[in-house]
Amino acid sequence: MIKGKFIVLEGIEGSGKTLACKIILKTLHQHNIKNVKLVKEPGSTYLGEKIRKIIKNYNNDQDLHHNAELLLFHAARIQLVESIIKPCLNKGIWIISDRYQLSSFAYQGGGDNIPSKKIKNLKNMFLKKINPDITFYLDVLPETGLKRAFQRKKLDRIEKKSMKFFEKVRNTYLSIISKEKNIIKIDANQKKILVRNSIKNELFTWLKNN
Ligand code: Z5A
Repeated sequence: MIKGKFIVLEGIEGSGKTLACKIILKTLHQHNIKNVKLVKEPGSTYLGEKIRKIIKNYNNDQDLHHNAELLLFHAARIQLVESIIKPCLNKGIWIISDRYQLSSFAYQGGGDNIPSKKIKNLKNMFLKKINPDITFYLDVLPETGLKRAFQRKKLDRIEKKSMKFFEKVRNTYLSIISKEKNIIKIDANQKKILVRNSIKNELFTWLKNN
């Protein structure tokens, strides 16, 4: 039986997920929830870190096929779920994950036009039972998010994609969250302090009711 809670952060590049993970961790600690593990997708396992490097730095005459990329993200996710997320939740350890399945629907589905049915099939085949208890979607305009990311570091293969790609990704996120329960939208265009307050308030309300 699942005993821990599973919290997920989603959003496009530069939306502030890394910062949000830290805010959530600190807020949980303040509520005396001390048994919490932070993970990141793709990554956080031996296989996941290898896949992360392949996907982010892929540079070859043969393009990385969209379907191959979708499967690589899923291989990393399945490894993370089976080796870390499931065992932790079963022991009562809470998980905060920087990205999860919604990223595949937004990036591979919305951005790369892979039919969502294919992504749903993968989810149903391998990840059916592990669903987030709550997802925070950090909504930022693509130009704002990419400007932040650009100021911070050299852009990787995905970050170099066109503004149109990120607009499609954001629109897919917005369309999905308008239909789904258990997803809280945060306006991440605001100053950091306002984003921090929104996350803390929303989390506080959710903790009270769950
Ligand atoms: N991907 C996919 O396509 N399909 C999938 O299924 C999965 C992932 C799981 C992972 O790369 C890539 O994989 C990602 C999606 C794709 N590619 N893209 N684009 P990653 O892990 O390197 O990238 P990321 O997940 O987007 O993380 P990130 O680069 O670290 O972004 P972030 O965590 O959202 O942002 P941040 O690091 O917290 O903040 C970025 C900068 O902005 C930083 O300097 C902050 O200080 C600043 N910041 C944050 N918030 C604010 C506000 N409110 N105001 C001003 N400045 C701010």
